[in-house]
Amino acid sequence: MSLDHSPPLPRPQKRPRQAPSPMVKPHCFQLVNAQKRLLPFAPRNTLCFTAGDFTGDKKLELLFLTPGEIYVYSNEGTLIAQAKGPVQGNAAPLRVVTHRERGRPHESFFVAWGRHTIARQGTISLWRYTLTGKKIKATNLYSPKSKRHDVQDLRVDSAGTLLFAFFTSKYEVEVRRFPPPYNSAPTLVQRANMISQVAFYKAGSTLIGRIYGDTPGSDGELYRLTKGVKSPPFPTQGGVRALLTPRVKAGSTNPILAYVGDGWNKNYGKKARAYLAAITSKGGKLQRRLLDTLPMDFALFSLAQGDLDGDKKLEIVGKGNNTLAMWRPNEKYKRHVLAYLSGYDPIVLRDVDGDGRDEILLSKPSPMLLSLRTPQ
Ligand SMILES: [Ca+2]
Ligand SMILES: [Ca+2]
Repeated sequence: MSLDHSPPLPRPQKRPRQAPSPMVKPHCFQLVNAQKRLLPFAPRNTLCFTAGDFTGDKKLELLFLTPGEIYVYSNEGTLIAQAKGPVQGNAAPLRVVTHRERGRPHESFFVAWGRHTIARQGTISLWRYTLTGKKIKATNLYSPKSKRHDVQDLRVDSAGTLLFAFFTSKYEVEVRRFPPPYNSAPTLVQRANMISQVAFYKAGSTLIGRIYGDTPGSDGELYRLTKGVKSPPFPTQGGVRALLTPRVKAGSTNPILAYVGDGWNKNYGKKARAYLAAITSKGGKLQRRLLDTLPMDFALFSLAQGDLDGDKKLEIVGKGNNTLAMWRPNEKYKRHVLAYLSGYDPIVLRDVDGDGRDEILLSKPSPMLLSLRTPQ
């Protein structure tokens, strides 16, 4: 017989199973305020798709990158040039940017290769490609040693400087800066855990966005790095997944210093939010202004700026895990949903057909050009 008269402990109750958040479910591809132009000639296994004037004829060509292959097509679908990617390691193209180098009539393209998502092989390397006639000339810029061959970000500024962020181990990400003409070793900008995005910032400094802080699962952050010195954290909410520093016309100022896709949480099924926020400065103090929250998404993964309607003013375009949306600064950032589609690819905007309106270049579900359905 027990002498313990304390009331029996309640039996641990089974926690009721909660349904996953609707934000987690991938959305079927559906156009809303956009129209599409399919590119049936594009390689079926395209992972990266961008455009640029690679031949110097003042028209834009289309560039498709597949695991191990590079294809340049005219806008009408004629194959102009084809080449192999890095021979070693079966690498997959993970990021691509283009830039017209000084004194050249055509754009170069820069590709970060790395681990293939399906084959799970491939090593990180960064290459520069230029076209001479039908020949693609490849130059290896960097092949870092790494224990994890995933790439986080690749950016280029108007001067052609590259910012390259890639994993060196399970959590650590390294950021390197390559000024043109890319013939000297890249400088180390930063090495920190879980850097997700990098961006050029004023006065030669760099913005660094992180998914998590130093402790695994803790809130991420956004800060400015100037000559290796870290600024106090900018005001953000949760982790940072998307980052954009707006283009500013010479001689003018923009009250918005950066657009941020923050709100990340390790519990992305329930707690993470797809926030679009702006960092502004008031009286020398940085402030975060929440502009919108995508209701069908758990994060914004890419932000870009372009003129989709041809009014010479730049719109903000954002890609969440389920939604592609556009916001106009002069409409108080009212959301225009362009399409529903799943995936995490960075947004590419270019005026491919030269009509003064930017198209959105999508590689998934299949390579296509989206344009704004007018009037919007
Ligand atoms: Ca516009
Ligand atoms: Ca266009």
